[in-house]
Amino acid sequence: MILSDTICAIATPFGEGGIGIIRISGSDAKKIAYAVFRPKRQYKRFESRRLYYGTILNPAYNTSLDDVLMAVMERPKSFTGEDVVEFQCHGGQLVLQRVIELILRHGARLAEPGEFTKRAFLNSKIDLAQAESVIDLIRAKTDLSLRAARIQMEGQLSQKINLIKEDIVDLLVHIEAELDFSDEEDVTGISDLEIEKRLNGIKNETQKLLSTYEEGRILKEGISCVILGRPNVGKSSLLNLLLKEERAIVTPIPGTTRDIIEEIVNIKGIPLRLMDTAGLRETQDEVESIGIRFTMKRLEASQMVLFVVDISSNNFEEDIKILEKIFNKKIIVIGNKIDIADKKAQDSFRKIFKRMTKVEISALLDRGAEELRQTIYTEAMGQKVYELPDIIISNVRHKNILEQADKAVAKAEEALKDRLSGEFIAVELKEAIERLGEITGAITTEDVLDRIFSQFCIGK
Ligand SMILES: Nc1nc2c(ncn2[C@@H]2O[C@H](COP(=O)(O)OP(=O)(O)OP(=O)(O)O)[C@@H](O)[C@H]2O)c(=O)[nH]1
Ligand SMILES: [Mg+2]
Repeated sequence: MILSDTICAIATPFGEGGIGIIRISGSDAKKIAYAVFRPKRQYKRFESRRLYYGTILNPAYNTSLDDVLMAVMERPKSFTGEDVVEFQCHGGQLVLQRVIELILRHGARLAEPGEFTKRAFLNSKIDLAQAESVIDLIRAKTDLSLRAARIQMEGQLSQKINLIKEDIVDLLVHIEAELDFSDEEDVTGISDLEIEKRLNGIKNETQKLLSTYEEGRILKEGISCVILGRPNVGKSSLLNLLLKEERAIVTPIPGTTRDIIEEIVNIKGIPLRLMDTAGLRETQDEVESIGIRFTMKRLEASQMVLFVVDISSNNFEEDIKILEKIFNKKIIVIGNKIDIADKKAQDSFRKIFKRMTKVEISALLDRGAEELRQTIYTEAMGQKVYELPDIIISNVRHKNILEQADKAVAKAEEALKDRLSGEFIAVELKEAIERLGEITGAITTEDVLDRIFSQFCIGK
């Protein structure tokens, strides 16, 4: 399928850079590119997948706009499956803008977000799950999430889905053959026991994939985590410790932090969105109380709380009052200032927070940081700290589809148990096959495609 119009976009991020890349794709890509490009040397023709050095000419003024490298990737061996031309220009915003305008004047139109990738999908260069992984790859914040995106991009998730689908198709064929030809002698029937066994196998596979979703989502999107506690307990020091830099202001004056400071830290592969906040207390200070309001709002939207207490204070009444107000969050109690806490204080800390997940650290002397990282990881991943499987689903669209397919298979099992006619089983199996096809895009609607590709950046 070749879409008729030719699209172009600046493919590198907005701002200044060493180089900036402009991408053109479509049936007129070569024609347009050759109209604006003048090579430094004469060539009989431009070959596919070679670099050519030259200038971009502005015919209106007969001046050159920029020195560039041009690469032509002829269809079908290109990212989109269409003729693609890329110009590597200097990375100035104005230069790139002028070159794009020139290309537009020659008949291309500006690409919509994700349109290059969408064309790659429509031209069967990649399937839908692979296309979705492009955005995961671009946004990956840690090596682990990068790996998960790469595996999906290589098509391993799609292969897995197709295998499950084939299993269902095979079972369906047997059941339908039985329905159509059950009175003919040479059709070897399939026993109920065999059907049950196969349905079970299929359900195992879908559920195994579904069980990776929670971790997959955390790997991809990260987890948002608020550092909470009374003033002066060492919240900002903790942020700096985990970041390994002096990011937040630390002073002995209670009420130092007012604005929320947000940073992403890599905790063993999990992107942790960490927020340092204003210490919680009754205060007359107007600015500080606004800060406390901000804190409470962020707390609501977060999944995890690092609750910092000062062990050396040996008085945790106020801390517990705050702690009692936190619901539905993963909480880690952090006993800070262990370096100046005496034995008695330490014991009472351990006793009072006995039932909580807790870590003792010294943010000042960089003690306990590794244990804290491990605890955050375990807490985020919900105790399931095994080697993550290679194929992980992290996309809510995939999860919903798998759940629907899983439900259809469960209904087929029920029909079998209730000794209903094979037709009832067949209907559910067809439903499951159709749903699974939506993951790889064997079946799609324009609506679904729009929703997926509109999340991309322009030029991708
Ligand atoms: N001895 C010791 N002092 C610490 C430790 N961590 C922090 N401090 C000191 O405690 C004081 C307060 O630290 P901050 O990190 O600013 O505390 P905070 O909780 O962010 O305070 P507010 O922003 O005012 O709520 C500073 O003087 C730190 O140097 C620690 O582990 N041991
Ligand atoms: Mg602070």
